[in-house]
Amino acid sequence: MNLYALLYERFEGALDCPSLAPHGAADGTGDPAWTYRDLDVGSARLAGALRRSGVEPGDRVLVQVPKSAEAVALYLGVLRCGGVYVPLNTACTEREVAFFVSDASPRVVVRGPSGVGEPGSGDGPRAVGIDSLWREASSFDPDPVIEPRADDDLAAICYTSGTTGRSKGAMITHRNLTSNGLALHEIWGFEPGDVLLHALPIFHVHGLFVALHTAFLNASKVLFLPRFDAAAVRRLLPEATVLMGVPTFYSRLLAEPGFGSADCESIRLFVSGSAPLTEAVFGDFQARTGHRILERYGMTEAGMITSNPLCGDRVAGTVGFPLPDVEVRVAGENGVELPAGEVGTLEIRGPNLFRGYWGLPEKTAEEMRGDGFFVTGDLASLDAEGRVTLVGRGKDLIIAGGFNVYPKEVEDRLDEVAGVAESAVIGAPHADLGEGVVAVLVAEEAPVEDDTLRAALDAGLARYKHPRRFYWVGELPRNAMGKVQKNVLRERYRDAYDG
Ligand code: MLC
Ligand code: AMP
Repeated sequence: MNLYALLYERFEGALDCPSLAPHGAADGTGDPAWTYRDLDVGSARLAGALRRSGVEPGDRVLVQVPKSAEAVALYLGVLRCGGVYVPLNTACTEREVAFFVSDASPRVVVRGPSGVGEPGSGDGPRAVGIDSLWREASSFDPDPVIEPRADDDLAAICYTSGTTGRSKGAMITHRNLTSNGLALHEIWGFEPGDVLLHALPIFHVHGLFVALHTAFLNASKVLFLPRFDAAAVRRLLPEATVLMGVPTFYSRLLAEPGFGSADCESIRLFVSGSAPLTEAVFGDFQARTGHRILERYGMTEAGMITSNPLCGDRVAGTVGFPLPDVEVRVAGENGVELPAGEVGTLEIRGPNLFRGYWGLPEKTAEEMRGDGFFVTGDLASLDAEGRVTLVGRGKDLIIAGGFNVYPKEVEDRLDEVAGVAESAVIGAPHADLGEGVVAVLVAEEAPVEDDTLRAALDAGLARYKHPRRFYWVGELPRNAMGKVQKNVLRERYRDAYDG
């Protein structure tokens, strides 16, 4: 079934009720809410515009646009015409976008409010801004057709950077999204009257799939902020019942003077994920508000995997139990399953698991076991009841404020800078973002100025990936095999941000 058809079935009885209610980030005041009918009609008009642009089922539509209700309608419009939605972080640079365009070979590229670049010529993609696409779509009748889709047909390709420094497109099917959305809607106890406060970006699985699908399956009103702003979120909390965020949302709310239980009276559920929630933030939040944040764990390749229970013990420092129909096991290097209590790599299988990396069958095969389990690269242990605790990452990955930064990608850019002989990029504890990016560099002759490094990085690397601390050393510590000992560097520079 086309995911859109399922969503429509679930909100059809609420077409005149509010869907997305846009709010300003700075003051939290809102524009008139869209109804579910507006969302349905808007997405039908955009589906028509995409079809007229030549989009056929299976064609990719690459999207890098600011957060807005129209952008959500565009996502739904792509689903309706059977296209494959390819969302990009708005912080991506031209160089990064050029790679995604060449890799995904989209039929249409929607960028920025008013479009970037010239309309494609010949066989190239059509390039258009979301404002002009919206205007163009609005001058035609809505196209009501919802393209039938098979379970394994692609709904989206979400890029995730890789440990090799090359981004990989995770192919996500209609079944993946449908099964995950329904499971979360069920286990998080969505009920009539729930209102979701949405302050996440909509180019990653958390804000796009987890938050929006659960809300739409529930025909809920969504208070839609363009970005996270602690004061605006606080102002809107009394109108909401559910908030989903990365741990930084919760630590920033706690930093608001006087924030406490009076702010949270209408809320029934605070969800955290995408990065580890510290026991300190979990504990402070409970002490100040009486709420135990529900932590869950997921990844681009599998949507949501485990969750702490809605009813029952939410244990700080653990990510709870596998979702219905999701299997997890902890395995050693060789893929042999380990007993409860032992730490190994978490492997998973289920209807949430992606179809593989776009155009990279070998890479996909490397991360799959013969019996269909996917190797997550996260280190974990299971307790006797099956509760999962994440204890670290086997993959070289930094998570800053919920955004993933792959060191190899940053090192590759640093190594291109004139005067840099080699570099090692690590994460260091960061009070606000969880981890901050640190670069340790070896000069060819003399250290390069920080400003020169920043300017060079600006050309090719989204700014959230930039190291904000640079250290120059005579040589990098290496083991007998010649591999850089990042654990030694992590220890040496652990106070880089919070010293
Ligand atoms: C912004 N900046 C960051 C950053 N966000 N730097 C490192 N890490 C981040 N996460 C930088 C900008 O480049 C800019 O620097 C400066 O900080 C201010 O930018 P801003 O836009 O004003 O930042 P702010 O509003 O403070 O954003 C912080 C944040 C945001 C935490 C609110 O990053 C955010 O919404 N994160 C959520 C990420 C998310 O949705 N993850 C889900 C992934 S899905 P300069 O120098 O340019 O001025 C996934 C699977 C799963 O992981 O399980 O969910
Ligand atoms: P992404 O590739 O952006 O989808 O990020 C997925 C990664 O985020 C996972 O492999 C984990 O390492 C991490 N992650 C997600 N949720 C949590 C969580 N609750 N606690 C710790 N790490 C998490």
